[in-house]
Amino acid sequence: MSVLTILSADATSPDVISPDAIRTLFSTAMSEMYRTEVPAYQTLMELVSEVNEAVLAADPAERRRLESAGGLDRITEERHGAIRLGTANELSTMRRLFAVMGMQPVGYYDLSEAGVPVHSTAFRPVTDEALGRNPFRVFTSLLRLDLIADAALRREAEQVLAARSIFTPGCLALIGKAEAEGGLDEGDAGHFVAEALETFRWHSRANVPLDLYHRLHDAHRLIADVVSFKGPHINHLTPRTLDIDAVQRLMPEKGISPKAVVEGPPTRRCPILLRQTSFKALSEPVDFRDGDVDGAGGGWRSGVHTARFGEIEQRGIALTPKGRALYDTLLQDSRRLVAPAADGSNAAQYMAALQEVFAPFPDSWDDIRRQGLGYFAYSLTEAGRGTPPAPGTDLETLVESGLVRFDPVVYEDFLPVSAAGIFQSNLGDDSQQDFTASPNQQRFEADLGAPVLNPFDLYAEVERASIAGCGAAR
Ligand code: OOG
Ligand code: NI
Repeated sequence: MSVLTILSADATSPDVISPDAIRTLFSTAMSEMYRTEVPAYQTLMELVSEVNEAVLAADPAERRRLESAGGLDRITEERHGAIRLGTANELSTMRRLFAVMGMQPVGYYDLSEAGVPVHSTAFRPVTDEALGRNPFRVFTSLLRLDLIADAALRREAEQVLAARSIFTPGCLALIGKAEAEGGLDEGDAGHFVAEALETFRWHSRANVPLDLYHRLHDAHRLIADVVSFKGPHINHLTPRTLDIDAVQRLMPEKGISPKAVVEGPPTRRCPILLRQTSFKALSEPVDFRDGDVDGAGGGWRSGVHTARFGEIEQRGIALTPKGRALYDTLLQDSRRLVAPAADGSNAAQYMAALQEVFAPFPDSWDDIRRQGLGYFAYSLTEAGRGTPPAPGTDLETLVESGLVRFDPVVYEDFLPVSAAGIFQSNLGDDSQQDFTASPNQQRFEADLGAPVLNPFDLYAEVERASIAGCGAAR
């Protein structure tokens, strides 16, 4: 049985509601919470929605296309968020929590190479229908204390992490119930979302004394962010924009400070993969324990912590391994030519280099398709539906004769170099630190308690099923 069949297996109890519906309740609740907690994020959302409106007003064809794809009213909704976890146990429980909402771990991202001591996956819906209903996903990183050189500090951090529990008892009970009964009914789903939300909430009181915070911070700002708090506060949410260059340009006018450059591929006619940018994380007041870790000593001391920001994304076509290899090479070449400085001083040169170096990447859907660089979904045209092709007819013949059309499959995952850029821009401009690249997917999967799904397999399956649906053969 394929992964997709397992995931779409029928729910066992008649009252059980769809995991997609629980995910929608959850992403809506997260959005409300984050807008209230981070006012600059509310401003970003307003800007994104103005820009999206302007794009749609100027491009009626795009409006019609989006309308027919459904969900025009939800264009600006959040597409992803991110959290950072401290222990294997937190990661495996998080996997079970997200499973209640139909989100599976897809992909493995090693960020050690980019100077960030974490490795990550994305919990996301995996079927076309589920993505269509609600595409919300969570980029989830696990701290790698094994990359910290100072053994004493590492032990201290481990002790603090071992003593915290980031899930409410109610949340754990409902995860167990969902697993035992094949899902949750509507009432339980509401409770589950309310309980789960507690895990992602911001805590303005730290879990550690100020001096330990400073020592963790000196080892790496990210370690302080993970270890010092009661839970893995959501550190950003990311709505979808129809024109990322416009939002990047307009952010300063709204009083928010964008990161230096847009991550990912350059602006193109045929968008590929994922483009992202963010506003820089804000310094927020935090109270630290005055005494030791156990709170002995009583009082609180005020300090600040920088963690939370807002991001935007624009998605293009999912690339095949061949297309992805070409993307990786061109990206590396661009960055060799101009390495983007964190302070933005060479942003224009970097964007120009990117544009130039990417020129060899074909920029028409048909070229991308013919060269096997991207995944496409094939469907019968009106003519094709009128005269259904004989089963097994050659796909190319059907495309040429206008009986079958092709549309790009949207990339639903993340990009390690881009993710590192988002992390870095939010860790401060001077915090570049080197670790030796040490991907360890096996360790990550052992901690997760399950293998991660391979994103290429998922896209290839969408393409294969669409070809079969046309009665065509390749
Ligand atoms: C995650 C950064 C990565 C993205 O969109 O690539 C990310 C983090 O800062 O925790 O969210
Ligand atoms: Ni993100």
